[in-house]
Amino acid sequence: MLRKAVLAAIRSRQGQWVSGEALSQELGVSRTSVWKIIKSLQGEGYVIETSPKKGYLLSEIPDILSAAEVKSGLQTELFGREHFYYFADIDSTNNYAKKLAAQDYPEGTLVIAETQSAGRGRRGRTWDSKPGQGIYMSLILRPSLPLNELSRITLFIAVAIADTLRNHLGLKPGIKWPNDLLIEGRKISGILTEAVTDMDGIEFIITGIGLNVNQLKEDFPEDFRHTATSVRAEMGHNVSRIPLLQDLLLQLEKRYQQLLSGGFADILDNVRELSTVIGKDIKMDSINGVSQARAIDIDNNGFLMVRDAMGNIHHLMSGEVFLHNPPDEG
Ligand code: BT5
Repeated sequence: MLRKAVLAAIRSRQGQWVSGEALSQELGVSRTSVWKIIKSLQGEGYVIETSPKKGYLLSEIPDILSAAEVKSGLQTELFGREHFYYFADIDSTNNYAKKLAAQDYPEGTLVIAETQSAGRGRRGRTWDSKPGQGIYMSLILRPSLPLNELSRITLFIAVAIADTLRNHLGLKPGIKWPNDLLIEGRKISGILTEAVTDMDGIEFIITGIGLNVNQLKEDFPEDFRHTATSVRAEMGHNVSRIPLLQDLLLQLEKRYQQLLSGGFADILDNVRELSTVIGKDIKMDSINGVSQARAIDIDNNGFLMVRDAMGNIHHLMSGEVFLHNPPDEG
């Protein structure tokens, strides 16, 4: 609590000197306690100048996604507001969020980490989570939704990420059903939606987002280096993750409200517009094996509609889509 108070006090005077005496009086603690907290903030990356005469001057705030930094300026009503769990290091934010949800943590609870040692993709795959370079987060959602509409969740999330990348950064992402955001065929973000169900349907949903921000191309492992990209790789410079995350949380909340208030049709229109899959010949990998088909639409539940070689239409709830023209090496 004292850390929070010291940080707030120096933040409110960023770029100005404030004496240790003034801080100790304002916060009702000893100068030594203030000094200890300043030391630990410096250790976290806050650039704080110190002078025996003038005291302390905060000159630079690090680009860390801690609650203190993200909440200051966050415009959401629910997402990441009250329950915000930040980790320097964690196995997987989805795992932690699932534990919290099982303990009845409410909708909007956010788990975020600077790095993940076991970041997960779908079907046991891994999500590369380099420290401090991406956004790795999970949200708890508790919508009253029938199980067959679960795919709507991943799609509203995809549209919200696309909104953020477009409005905040001017990038033009496409959505590759069911859970990828691509820029010119390269993956910039992936979504992992997991639901826990009971007799009545969905008990809670954990939706995890991995977004590549400040990675260089060389930072990605070789096996998917040419199919991955990041904001930095696209824009040619680093971007601050804090305002990006604040905007992402806001867009996620707006789209979630739209979904809950019966607006999935509009979300679906956005998905169709941004889809990199509809109209393409694809190889689909489903429980029935790999087969060739033409993607024709996404239905009202968020399922991919495909026409097989025999002309039969299938509605796929999940699966893997391989586009015939992957991006060029480079
Ligand atoms: C996904 O899986 O795309 C879902 C990724 C979700 C990650 C988030 S991070 C926060 C939260 N906590 C977690 O533990 N997970 C979520 P999938 O469609 O299965 O894609 C995985 C594949 O994408 C891998 O097999 C790689 O080929 C590729 N990949 C892995 N890391 C990547 C990265 N950082 N950027 C681009 N591609 C990546």
